Amino acid sequence: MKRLAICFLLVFLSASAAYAGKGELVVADFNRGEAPNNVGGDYGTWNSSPKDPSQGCYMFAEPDDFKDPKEGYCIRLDYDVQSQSPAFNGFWMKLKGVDLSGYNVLSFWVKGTPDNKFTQRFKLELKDTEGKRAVYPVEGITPEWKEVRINFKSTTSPVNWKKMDELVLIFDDILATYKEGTIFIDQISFGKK
Ligand SMILES: [Ca+2]
Repeated sequence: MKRLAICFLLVFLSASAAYAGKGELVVADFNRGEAPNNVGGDYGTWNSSPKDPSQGCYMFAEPDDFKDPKEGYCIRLDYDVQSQSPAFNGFWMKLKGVDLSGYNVLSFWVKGTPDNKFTQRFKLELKDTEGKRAVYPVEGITPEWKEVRINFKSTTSPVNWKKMDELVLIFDDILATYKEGTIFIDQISFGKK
């Protein structure tokens, strides 16, 4: 009985950490500066052609200047889709089977660099545990932090929102407005409109 009570407490504590705001599920605030994310999922970068040194995406934890007081880290993605060959790459993050059926807004914060050397566009993908996916264009990125809110259930893709596997960010040579640059990401969460 005592063991059960301890288990219950642990579940309650981890749930309250993930559900930070009212009705909001924060899946990644990156504040620890390393994986896992707030729902226990790993994250990293991926490359379509690992053998091509002229393209790639690399991830770094950067001190968080997104909130005041500063309280941790965000993610910096240095991407390069400038290549003789087709090039696409990006960032992936496991969602550990979270149930998104009660949410309809995917929110995250994004910025580029002050020198404007970054793409103003990329794509985001949400994938369920059966591999069904929905893709969303993200546009209008600026050198300043900006919240992007996506009404993610507006898709016609038959995604099973009750069991989500992964969130993927995609840079590609066709969509990118700048082919080699840096994008910062923070505070990925799901909420209600
Ligand atoms: Ca953060």
